[in-house]
Amino acid sequence: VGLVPLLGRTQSGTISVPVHRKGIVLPQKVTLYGYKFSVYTRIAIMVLREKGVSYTQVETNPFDPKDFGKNPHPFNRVSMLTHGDFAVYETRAITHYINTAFDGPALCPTAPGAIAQMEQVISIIDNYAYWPLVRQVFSQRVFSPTENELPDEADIAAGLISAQPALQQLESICQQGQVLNGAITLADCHLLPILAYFCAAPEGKSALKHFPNLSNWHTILSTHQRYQHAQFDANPA
Ligand SMILES: N[C@@H](CCC(=O)N[C@@H](CS)C(=O)NCC(=O)O)C(=O)O
Repeated sequence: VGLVPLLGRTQSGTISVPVHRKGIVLPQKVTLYGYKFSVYTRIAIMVLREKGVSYTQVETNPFDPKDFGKNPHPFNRVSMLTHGDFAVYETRAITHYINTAFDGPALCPTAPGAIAQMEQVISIIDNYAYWPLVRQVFSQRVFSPTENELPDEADIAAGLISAQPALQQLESICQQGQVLNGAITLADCHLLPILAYFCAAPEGKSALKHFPNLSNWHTILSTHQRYQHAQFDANPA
């Protein structure tokens, strides 16, 4: 007998992973510890939404000393996900966990080249794109003024230069078409919030135009109603 008939369903219809305790199948609560402005939190949310998983979000600001005691992340970053008594941090681990633990559309391709390129996109973002695109260009141009701080123009200029190799490599992967091709994978979920923040800065938006395939991918997803939650919002709920 398969497990499917035994699975618990939450009110929203999301199927929860079953836990067998003395023969009883229990749905397990999903909690995302995140920060409303964090791109990494938005990545996890995009995957939760794609899979149709019901979750509760606990707000914790890793930049605010007042929140330090509240953040369960051992390195005081966001995000962390708990599912029942299982906890996982590091966004790529969280997104793979959600994709594997829950029903819903498969967000990992099956062809070897596509799997490799999905992982490559995620690594490029984490290691070479997040800092220049988000922490230098976006944070300085868009976020600092919301905190009544002057943007550091030198940091923005440096970020735009450092962003180039990462954008070039993402463009090349996009052009090859094995991922970022309309079939949503974990690569799309990792990339969309990052480019959304980068493009919230006028310089970022202009810089992206030099990468036609990536730019086209971004235009299609960022203008789609389904993905508006990934866009930067200066006044999130
Ligand atoms: N490697 C971590 C990176 C997460 C990360 O850097 N998150 C940012 C917010 S977008 C953060 O918590 N920053 C706090 C800090 O830099 O002190 C992951 O993949 O989850």
